[in-house]
Amino acid sequence: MSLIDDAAALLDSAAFGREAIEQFPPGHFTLAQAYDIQRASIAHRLSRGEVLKGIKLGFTSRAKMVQMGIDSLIWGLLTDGMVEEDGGVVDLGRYIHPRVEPEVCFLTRKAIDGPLTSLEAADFIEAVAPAMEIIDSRYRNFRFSLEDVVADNCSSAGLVVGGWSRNFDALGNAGVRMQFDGRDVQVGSTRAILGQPMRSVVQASRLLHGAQMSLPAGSLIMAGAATAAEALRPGVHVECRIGTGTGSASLGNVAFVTSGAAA
Ligand code: OOG
Ligand code: MG
Repeated sequence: MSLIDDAAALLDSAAFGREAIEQFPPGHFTLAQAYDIQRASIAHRLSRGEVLKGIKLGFTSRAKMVQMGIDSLIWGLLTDGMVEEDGGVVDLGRYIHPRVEPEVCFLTRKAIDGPLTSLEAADFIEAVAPAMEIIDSRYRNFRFSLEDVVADNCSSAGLVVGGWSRNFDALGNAGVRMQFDGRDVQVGSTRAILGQPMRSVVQASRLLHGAQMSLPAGSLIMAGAATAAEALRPGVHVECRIGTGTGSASLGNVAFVTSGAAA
């Protein structure tokens, strides 16, 4: 028990104190224990008054697997304390060495309390939005093993969600364009996310079921990044546009400006 609690306390204070820690020695804990550490570190956040908002998936695209050298799907928990405002200012002083990546976010319409098929998934979704995740590994040099990153709540740190729509038709193969100060830094397609981001909802339902957890209506599901992540620096206008056309073929855009400096 103290292995779990110690690792969770270490990771939580790294996040809270904005100071990277060493990776754990290989074999220090199993993957199952890593998820226990993740839950215990989230408990620290909840005890400070944060509230659960949903879940995120990681490594749902090949671009991310290749960038980080890990090829297993992982998942973590999102809290209200991680939510940054669409169109707002993101203070990089809250982070260690933040990166940003383009994603799609789902809002659930009813509780997910069992495994769903792809045919069922859309019925559980109220709306979809373009989103960006701000990841911030608590490990030095943003390097980690599969167990390390799971224990660290899959690098979850911030998320920015754009306007909701029910343009589910646009989801399967929409263009994804992330820009810094109007210049493309990552370009891809929503198809990179498990071939169709709605599959992230299916995967989320299975993972929740395996963990004997359910997700209430009104929760967020971050589907995972469509492209590799980009390091953030202060004073940049970051924008992500998803959709190749207009109207029902577009999910819209999401943006923020960075300020301050990473600690
Ligand atoms: C781990 C989190 C991966 C995604 O969208 O694939 C992830 C990391 O890259 O630090 O959030
Ligand atoms: Mg992500």
